[in-house]
Amino acid sequence: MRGRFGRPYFYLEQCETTQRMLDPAHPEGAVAVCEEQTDGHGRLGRTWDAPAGSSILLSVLLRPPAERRAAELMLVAGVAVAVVVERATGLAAQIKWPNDVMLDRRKVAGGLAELKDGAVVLGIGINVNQQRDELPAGTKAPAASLRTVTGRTYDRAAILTDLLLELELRYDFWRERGLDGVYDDLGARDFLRGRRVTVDGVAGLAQMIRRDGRLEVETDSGPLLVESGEVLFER
Ligand code: BT5
Repeated sequence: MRGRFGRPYFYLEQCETTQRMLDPAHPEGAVAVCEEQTDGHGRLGRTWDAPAGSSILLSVLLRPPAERRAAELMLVAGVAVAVVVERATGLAAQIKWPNDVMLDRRKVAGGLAELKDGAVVLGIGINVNQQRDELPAGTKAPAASLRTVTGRTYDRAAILTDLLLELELRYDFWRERGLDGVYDDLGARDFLRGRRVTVDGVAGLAQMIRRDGRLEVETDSGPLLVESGEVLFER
């Protein structure tokens, strides 16, 4: 590891969740990784499932400046994950607002930002070497791994170190300039743009991720600017 992120670096074979391996006493950039989570979670009390040794499960402790909205961090992380997935696979990846990374219209990664005593614990899960029958079934967004999409297996350590550098770079841009600092790479990978979506029961046509991080959806009763929430899309 060559950058600031990953110092210190905590690694366990098994943990409840990497999110609880970090606490605000650690310096910014502290990273926790494990091979298997017994209590891996997504947003809104949902679970994150991955068989031992198959994927990348990590958390990073961050202390963003007070003027930056923590919710934007998900998008910043999305850009870093998408870029790293593209470098590994040679395929184009998209960011599904607010926190998923898609490859071949399937979810290959998810992110989570939790506040802990003024710090943010950013959690990222990337499906790397799972086979088809090792992915969760019946999810709202169909799940995939880099392996199921490309037919190859990957060195997870190489992807992880690439991700920590890319995340640090994108995070620093965001610290300095806000979402403008990553917007070109975000807007170009906007998965929902032009898709029919339902946001908290309201149907419409997704327009774009705006420069302020909100999702703009055109509905029968006019434009809707979504701050946070769950977006279902039609395939
Ligand atoms: C997320 O939540 O997508 C955020 C996932 C963050 C996971 C990382 S792993 C390291 C760190 N430690 C943790 O405990 N969490 C973080 P959300 O948007 O709420 O999506 C959760 C939903 O995705 C679930 O309800 C399932 O339907 C689906 N899901 C679960 N496991 C999945 C997987 N491996 N791949 C794709 N979809 C999955």
